[in-house]
Amino acid sequence: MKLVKAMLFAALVAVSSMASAKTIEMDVNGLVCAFCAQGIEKTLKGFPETAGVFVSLEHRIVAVQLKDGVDINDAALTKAITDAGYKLVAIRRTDETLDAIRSRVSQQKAMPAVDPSKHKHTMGDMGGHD
Ligand SMILES: [Cu+2]
Repeated sequence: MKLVKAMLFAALVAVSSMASAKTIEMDVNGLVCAFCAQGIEKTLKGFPETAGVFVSLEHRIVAVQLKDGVDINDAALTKAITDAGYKLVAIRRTDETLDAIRSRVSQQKAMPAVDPSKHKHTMGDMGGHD
C-alpha cells in the first residue's frame, strides 16, 4: 500500500510540475547575428503553443513563453532548432515570465562574441547558415 501511495504522489507531483511550467528557457549555440535571432524567433512562433519569444544573442539564450496549460516537448524543440541550423544545448522549464528572464539575463556577463563574418544568411531566408 505504501508503494501505491508513493507512486500516486510521484504522479501528482509530475502532473503539477508540468502544468506550472510557463516558460521554456534554452541554451542555443550558433546564434551569431540579428538574422539568427529573427530566424529562431520566427521558427518558435510557428508553434501554436507559443505565446512569446525572447532571444538573447549575447547570452545564447532563447526563451519561449507558453500559452496556458500547454507545453512543447523537447523532441519538437530540438528538431525545430536543429532544422533551423542551430544547436540546442540545454532546456529548462521555469515559471519565470519572459520579462523576468530578460532582466535576469541582462545582469549576466555576455558570452564572447563570435565573428559574424564566419557565417552568412541568404536574403529572405532568415533561418540558419550556409
Ligand atoms: Cu546569423
